[in-house]
Amino acid sequence: MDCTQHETIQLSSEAIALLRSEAESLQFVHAQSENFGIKPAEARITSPFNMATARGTNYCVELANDTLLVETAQRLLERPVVFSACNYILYDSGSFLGLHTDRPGCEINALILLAGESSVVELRPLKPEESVHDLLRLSRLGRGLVDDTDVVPLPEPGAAVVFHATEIPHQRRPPSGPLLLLSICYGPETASSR
Ligand SMILES: O=C(O)CCC(=O)C(=O)O
Ligand SMILES: [Fe+2]
Repeated sequence: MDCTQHETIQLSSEAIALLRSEAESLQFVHAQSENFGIKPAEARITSPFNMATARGTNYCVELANDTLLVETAQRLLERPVVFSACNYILYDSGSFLGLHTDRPGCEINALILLAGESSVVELRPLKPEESVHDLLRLSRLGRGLVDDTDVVPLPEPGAAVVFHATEIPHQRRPPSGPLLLLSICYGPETASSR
């Protein structure tokens, strides 16, 4: 398998200002789960979460088709990609997102810090001797959060990490204050999406 796990990029402050104003115009919906699980067909891990989300619209879709992001996604997936989803995510001090892998269609996820303190994304690739069941067991032991992760910094608004989100389990711990992120998903280009 490709050993490039992720790439970090920086978006312009103009783009961040537009995205923040778009987020302010949207209604966020609280989403919460206590479930742990594995979808056998997909080897997809799910863990509990608690956060608020809103589907992105104009500016997000415009940014999603920006060359920098599309080319980065393509490099990581090693094939042509198409944009599939835009979601703003709002965390506060009680929110978190337990260890999980993303659904098919979000093979590549670009996570962009829009507002809040300097932050990180935690990636937890499967170790060679480990199964998804082993990792789910660890997630349960940690109530959805595991230690020993690869910590990728998001030092300031505009910082983004792009990674293979259906392959690499990832998580977010409760932040110390409000945090606004944007997730842009890309999937492989298929005959029907071309
Ligand atoms: O907030 C994060 O760092 C992760 C968000 C995420 O995993 C997702 O959008 O699928
Ligand atoms: Fe995710």
